[in-house]
Amino acid sequence: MACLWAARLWELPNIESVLLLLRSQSAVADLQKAGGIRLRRGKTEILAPVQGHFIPSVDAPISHLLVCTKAQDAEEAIASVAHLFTADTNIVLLQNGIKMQQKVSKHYDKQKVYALSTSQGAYLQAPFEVVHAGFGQSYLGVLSPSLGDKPAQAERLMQSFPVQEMNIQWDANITARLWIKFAINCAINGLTVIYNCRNGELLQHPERLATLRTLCDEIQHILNHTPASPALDNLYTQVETVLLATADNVSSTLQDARKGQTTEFTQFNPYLCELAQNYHLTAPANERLIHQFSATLARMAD
Ligand code: KPL
Repeated sequence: MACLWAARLWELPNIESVLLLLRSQSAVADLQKAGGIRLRRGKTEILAPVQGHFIPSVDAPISHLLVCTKAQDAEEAIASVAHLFTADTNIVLLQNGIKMQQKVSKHYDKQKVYALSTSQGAYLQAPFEVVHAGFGQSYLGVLSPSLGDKPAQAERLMQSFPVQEMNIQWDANITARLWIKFAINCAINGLTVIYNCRNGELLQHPERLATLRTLCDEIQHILNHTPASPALDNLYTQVETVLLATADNVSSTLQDARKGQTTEFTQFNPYLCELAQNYHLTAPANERLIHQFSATLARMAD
């Protein structure tokens, strides 16, 4: 995602500079060797000569920080450059989940914190060679509780983003969108790992379907008792719509699990169980899922 966004931002005529903030010197060297980011979409290919910096060596103030790490790494990544923030810094979070987003928007109350929720699909075919594979929809909106939704500020921020190329719409209630996406990820992502299947295959077997329905009912029940969450009505129908629309996709969690990489799962059902506990609710279906998920990962690692 970082490569896709960096290349798309570099294409904008009004953007002064785009820097990739990298966590190792060797990544900086690899980017230099590649001459920038190669971005392919269909038959079109561009080379965006974006520069990379090793995080500890960055010393200029940051005007816009687009955070592209996994959800569980975002807080540490932001903290590593927080000394470069000013009161005008815009922090834009691109992660799944809702837990980290709530913490960051409260913690960085002197900056402006936004979230971007996107279904744009991309994958790396080599380091710094990205394919923009699925053209989806992106939503951008304010997370900072004190900022409110000011049209002028939205307009200004949208001008710094590749609105057309990434199909971005302003969302006056991005927090509600993140909660709903969180509920959908809680329903889908863990199960695709347990059954080792594409999204659409969750609908094709009676046992999977029954598990999915029970899980959806429990997630909806917990979120309807969580004051920060919007009220959910028939989560299963929304999940079914997403599963049909992304039937051939391998969920992000299953992709990570298959590569032996850390997944974002801790941000989904384990956080939902924390919420259940906070509101004195039981969560047997989610607890079972967490248990089966860990057992499946352990088997995959053997
Ligand atoms: O967001 C997704 C993910 O894979 O993380 C879903 C909605 C499950 C689509 O694949």
